[in-house]
Amino acid sequence: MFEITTSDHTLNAISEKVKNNERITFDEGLYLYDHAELGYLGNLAHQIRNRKHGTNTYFNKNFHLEPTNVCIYTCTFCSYSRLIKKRGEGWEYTLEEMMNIVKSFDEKPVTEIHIVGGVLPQYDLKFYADLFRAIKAHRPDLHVKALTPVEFHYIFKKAKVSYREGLEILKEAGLESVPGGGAEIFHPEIRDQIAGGKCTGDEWLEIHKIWHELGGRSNATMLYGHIENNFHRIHHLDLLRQLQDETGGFQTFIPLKFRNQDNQMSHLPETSVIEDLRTYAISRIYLDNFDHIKAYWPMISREIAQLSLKFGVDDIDGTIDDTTKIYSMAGSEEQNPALSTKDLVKLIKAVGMRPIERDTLYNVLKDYNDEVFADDEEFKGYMSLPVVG
Ligand code: V47
Ligand code: SF4
Repeated sequence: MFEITTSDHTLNAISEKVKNNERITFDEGLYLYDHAELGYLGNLAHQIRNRKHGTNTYFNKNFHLEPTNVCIYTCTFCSYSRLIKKRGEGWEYTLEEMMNIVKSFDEKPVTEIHIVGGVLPQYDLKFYADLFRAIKAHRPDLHVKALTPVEFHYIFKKAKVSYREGLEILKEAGLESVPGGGAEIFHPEIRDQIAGGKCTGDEWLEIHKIWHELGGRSNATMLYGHIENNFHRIHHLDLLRQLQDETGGFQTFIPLKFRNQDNQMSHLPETSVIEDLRTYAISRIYLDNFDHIKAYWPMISREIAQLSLKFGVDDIDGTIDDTTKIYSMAGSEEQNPALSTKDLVKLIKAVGMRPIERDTLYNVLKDYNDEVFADDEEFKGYMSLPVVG
């Protein structure tokens, strides 16, 4: 089952390493990006996925809260940043408005709230601490996954507290985990051009490191397919792998395909599906110390997310509603994404995988493999669609 041989000695050596559960080097990672065919990568990545999870495929039920879609930063890939010039066209929710959105989910079986949005001065440390407290007071069982180093860096500086002090304050207020956004591409050669002004790659990593030291778990992303090259991608994966060796605090890695609608990089073509699947597979092979690789299906389409389950991916995030608008601003594949639990379970089972509902920390909540759905049991699920950070 594990025999992959080619006439390329380097590729043969890499498959031998993967077979023996050994780590590949930076140069080997780069070699894969530069030379390996999709079939070869898929085979290796799928072996690793199988070894770690068998056929288990995870999803969760969450909803997304975006305080604002206006932002002081001007990341060239982001469709939010253009709105700062015409601020009136965006939204800026008050704490009360945000709590009303939270309350609208009261009767729904969601386990997580994912909060991320643009950066604006009024959303400061006190605002977020008050918001987290209010959410936990209202619904203690809802897991608060919120903000990214982009917001942390900005609000902690403004409040004149260190990263550690700020994170402690937010943790005490109810912050339970940190999503993967704001990572983009760490290498300054690229980051300075696409995300100048916001936290650096080193600062992003430092904040996650401190959060892990405080006992927290977090995710990581990489925004690929714009002006970066294969070296920048492996450099990004390598920094994540190094930090994970130190802390073990990352749960999931999520490759994010750059979508080119309505932003300052709209002139760039998007990557092909082959390149997307190659990126999932290489991420699975390179990040040997990450438990999970997640495909964010609203951005890549449900069909490609389904295919990705054979290319190293073991998590497809979740069911969805349309509480967030930002995905369509960036040109996602799914213009009206809605996937009920039943649809999601069918999608996973159709490729021979086992659908497992998880909570944020990957505790198993329900195994859906033998679930029989009556029509009246079907519900439209809920999940986040953050495209900012
Ligand atoms: O940091 C912004 C990206 C990220 C575009 O942790 C874009 O569970 C593609 O991090 N094309 C935020 N991507 C989303 C995010 C996320 C998503 C799902 C789950 C989790 C998690 C985290 O979205 C930003 C940025 O890298 N993004 N604009 C765009 N045009
Ligand atoms: Fe602001 Fe985040 Fe968009 Fe950058 S990616 S402009 S920080 S919302």
